[in-house]
Amino acid sequence: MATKHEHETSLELILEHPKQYNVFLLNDDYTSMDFVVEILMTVFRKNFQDAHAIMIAVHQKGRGLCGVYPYEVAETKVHQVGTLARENGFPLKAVMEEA
Ligand code: TYC
Repeated sequence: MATKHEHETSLELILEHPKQYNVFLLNDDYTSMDFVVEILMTVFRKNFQDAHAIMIAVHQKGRGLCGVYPYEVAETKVHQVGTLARENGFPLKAVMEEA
């Protein structure tokens, strides 16, 4: 039996499978744990428990996955983190890379 993808044109592949991007938060020594949890709940739509677990993982491991999104959504979230961090006097950073 033919696989589904065998009959898809490259345009269909682009439209149906847009590239996905991982967005990671980076640890630093100055951003408060409460602020990171707030960012995870507001920007990345996590509940408190998941936000707290991700924050602790970033704190211990240096970085942590916050979500996987199409390019423009990922880019917007990276910018929101940078803007909110700067407005609140924290150096918190997010980065994205192709999933
Ligand atoms: N390391 C920070 C502290 O001890 C907390 C922190 C966690 C900062 C995650 C950034 O992405 C981060 N206050």
